[in-house]
Amino acid sequence: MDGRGVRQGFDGAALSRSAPTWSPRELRDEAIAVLARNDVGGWTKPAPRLYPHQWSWDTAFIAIGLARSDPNRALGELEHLFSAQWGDGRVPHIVFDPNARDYRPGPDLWASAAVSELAPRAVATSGIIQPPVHAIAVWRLLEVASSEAIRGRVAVLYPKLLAWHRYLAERRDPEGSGLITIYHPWEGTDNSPRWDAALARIPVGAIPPYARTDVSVVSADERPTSGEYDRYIWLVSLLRDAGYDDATIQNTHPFLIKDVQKSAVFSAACRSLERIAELVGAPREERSQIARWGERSGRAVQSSWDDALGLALDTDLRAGKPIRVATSAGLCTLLVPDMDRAIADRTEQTLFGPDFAGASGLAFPVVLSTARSSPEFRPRAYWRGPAWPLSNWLLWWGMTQRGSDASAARLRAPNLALLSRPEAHFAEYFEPFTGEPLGSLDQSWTAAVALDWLATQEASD
Ligand code: 2M8
Repeated sequence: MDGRGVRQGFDGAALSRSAPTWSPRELRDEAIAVLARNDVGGWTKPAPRLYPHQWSWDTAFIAIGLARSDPNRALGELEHLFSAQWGDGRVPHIVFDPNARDYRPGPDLWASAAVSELAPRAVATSGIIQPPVHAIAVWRLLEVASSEAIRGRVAVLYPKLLAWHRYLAERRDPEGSGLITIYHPWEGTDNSPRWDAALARIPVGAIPPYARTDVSVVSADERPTSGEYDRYIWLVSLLRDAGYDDATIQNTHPFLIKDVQKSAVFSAACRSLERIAELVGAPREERSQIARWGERSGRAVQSSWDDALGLALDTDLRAGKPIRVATSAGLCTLLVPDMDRAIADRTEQTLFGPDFAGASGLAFPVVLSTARSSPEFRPRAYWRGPAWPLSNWLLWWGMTQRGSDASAARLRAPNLALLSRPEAHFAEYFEPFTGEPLGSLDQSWTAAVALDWLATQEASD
């Protein structure tokens, strides 16, 4: 154990003693250093020990951060990820590093190439997906660090991004509803209470014994329970038995959820992809197709709005009803281009209200992953309460896109304050009442979003 990425102890009282904080310059240097240490050679692992492979949406955030310090490497991250794209356009949630052998469960669990002809042969991957932040990352890179060389490489990446979006629009939404269907909690926000009822209904069949690396790296009370993990493994075994074939899965799988957050990200990513398509001179019909996908998803997210909760809701396809659980995913209306103004304004009220960034007793007024008043709220447990910087970044970014600059700045400031304490160590997530770093330390996407926030703050000063 090298100690990197693992907590050595936390002095909560330090918060009340006006502990020293890093200057923006120091925070930037430290964030760049985290990304350099997690660099595996052409791509960056999400965390030093907990996550030694390449993860899909982590890569997009890492690219957003690196755009500020090393644009060539930023694009290289995405190029590496997309080199493992499947034949049907899907971008796998994990691309396994053959040199990182001690991560469990590993590539054998997925057996992707053995069960699907669409899986890449040269590299082992998982068979599921994560939110499509990639086009957003590419457009951000072009916005902040465009050059002829970068634009040339983006033109090569563009058809792959298009195939990815086509996969999402057609295979993950065969009904054409605008809402993307997910098959596994790992496709969204892991142990979020959004999935509890759907998971509880699923009887777990025989699963072979499996090992977990995560609970040997991070305290078990900050990670999914073994009951949750058994279900994750069971669902993977069902997906694997279905050969990761979307049509088969949609007929047989017990866990089918229309994920409103992923759909909102998709809608936003389509706007970015439209701009990329224009830049690379893609045909008009292609650009209109991308726009139609984005608008359809935007409308569907808007229709998922629940006025009583002030949030958008997922739909459980097997139960045939919306999932009335209040989490930060429901704030995703802020990401959707051209969202109804009243709904977006109302979402901002929810975001800054007593269930999220305005909860009483918070160390820093940042967005909680699960609503404070939700019966499922647990402040140390992974996606069930702690504050996640990347989720805060997405919401902040959404507010900047809708021109809500004062609200965006109001969310960025406490996030930067949280991360500027040296004891924060760019953690994966934070206990919201003490600011204690939880999960992995030196998490790449935390460092990455800090870089982007710092750069935008500097530009606005
Ligand atoms: C977490 O997911 C992995 C499984 O994919 C895990 O729990 O072990 C999630 O936070 C996921 O969203 C993230 O992409 C991944 C790597 O940071 O870790």
